[in-house]
Amino acid sequence: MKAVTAYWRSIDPLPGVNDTMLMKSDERSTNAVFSHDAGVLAERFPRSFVWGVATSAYQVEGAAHEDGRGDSIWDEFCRRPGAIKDGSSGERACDHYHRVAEDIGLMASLGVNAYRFSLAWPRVQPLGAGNWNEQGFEFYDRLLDGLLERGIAPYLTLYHWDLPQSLQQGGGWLDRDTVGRFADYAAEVARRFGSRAAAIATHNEPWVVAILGHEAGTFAPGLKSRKSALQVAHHLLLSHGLASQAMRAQHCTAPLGIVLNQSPIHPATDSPQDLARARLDDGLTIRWYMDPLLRGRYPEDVLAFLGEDAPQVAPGDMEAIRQPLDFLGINYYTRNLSGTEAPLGHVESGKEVTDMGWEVFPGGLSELLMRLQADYRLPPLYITENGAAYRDRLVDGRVADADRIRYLQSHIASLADALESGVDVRGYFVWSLIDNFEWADGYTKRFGLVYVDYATQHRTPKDSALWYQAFCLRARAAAGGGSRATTGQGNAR
Ligand code: GCO
Repeated sequence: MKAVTAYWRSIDPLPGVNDTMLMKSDERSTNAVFSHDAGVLAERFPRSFVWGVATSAYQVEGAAHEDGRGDSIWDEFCRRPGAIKDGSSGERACDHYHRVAEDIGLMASLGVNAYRFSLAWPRVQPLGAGNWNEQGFEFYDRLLDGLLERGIAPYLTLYHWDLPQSLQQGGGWLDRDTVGRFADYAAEVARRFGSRAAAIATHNEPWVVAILGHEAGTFAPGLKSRKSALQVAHHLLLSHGLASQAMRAQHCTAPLGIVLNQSPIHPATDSPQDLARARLDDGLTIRWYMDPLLRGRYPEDVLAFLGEDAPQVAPGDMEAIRQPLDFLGINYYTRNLSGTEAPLGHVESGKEVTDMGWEVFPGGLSELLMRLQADYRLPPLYITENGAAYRDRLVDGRVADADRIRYLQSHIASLADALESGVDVRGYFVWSLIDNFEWADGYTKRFGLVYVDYATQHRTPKDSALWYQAFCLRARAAAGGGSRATTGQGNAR
């Protein structure tokens, strides 16, 4: 165990893989954390493949009321009694706002070559309209420069759920005006950061924002209306389109795209009712977003099911949504079983689950990617999130999270299968770099490669961090078998 810690410390910050590191990576393959299989796995990816880690602003930054940041809907939601399992909030989170240099150092030590993070809209535009907050932009300026100095490519997300609260007071995403506000915000970010970002995603998981935020009410802003939720989903998609146009008008050179959460939906049984329900749930979760983005229309079967709950669509909206995508981000955690007995996500398979109760189902990743490839004309793909929560314990300075290592290894193997079948995937990001604020679960779930002691803010790389480090070093040095990913013709532009 001591050797593990020493190994971690001995890795110099990258950029660039050098011979010394490769030697160290070989040493690693002889110990329990990094196996021979992982080395073989690394060689299934092209050298150009992007290996990253991901976080989001509200989950890690803290400093929620410093340097002019405005309130977001999550600050407000966390104040509601009972909304967050442990009564916590992102007020302090991982204090990343003050520890950004240390956290960039962590990433560099990990050997990743990309970092996916989001900008907090209320930090850079406290009211969601009008004045820009220079202090907020300075923080992201430092982050971008710090990453680039270390050879880590910045993958920006504009919206990871933290709408300025003042926009919520005017109706939030239910109000069509918010679409225009978002496009203005996107244009300003593109103007300032467009040449330094490796890519910009407009939204993270519009399904979550719309459905968990406005139908289930378990996420901010905590509303409970299906009709509102579907209108919100439409406005989010429209805002993606208008923001993409606005960023391109700023001559933004960064590739532009969007990030969707997707799980293959399997029928709980073979009954015709469950098969029909699964097809509908597939429509509500996957096709409702993919079809407008890539085909410019909503799926007919879902529109028919929604009836009066279907959103109002103004002339020109569908054309505006269907903007050229330079890339598509997919967040994959598990599959979902669907049936008439229980709501989606609540049917249990009886198989191994993570601490979220999510089934460990690595084969679902390649299945999903191959299905998308068969059904749509796709741009290059990135797995923008994949990872697992486990009940990690810090014992004598070490977190032995063998479950997470197995989870990552099996999912990366599934990804390699998809690549070898010809799917154009360019990168993979572990959710998450560090343990953080897991929304309605507060700090009760740990997804990080790095353990955070919230009382002291001390960071301890878990065994999985060491594993990923060795994996990344090996993958970046590998000759690469799956070179399809670098020659894919999938770009829809
Ligand atoms: C998500 C989010 C993350 C979550 C993660 C685990 O996209 O759902 O991007 O914020 O923390 O998925 O639930």
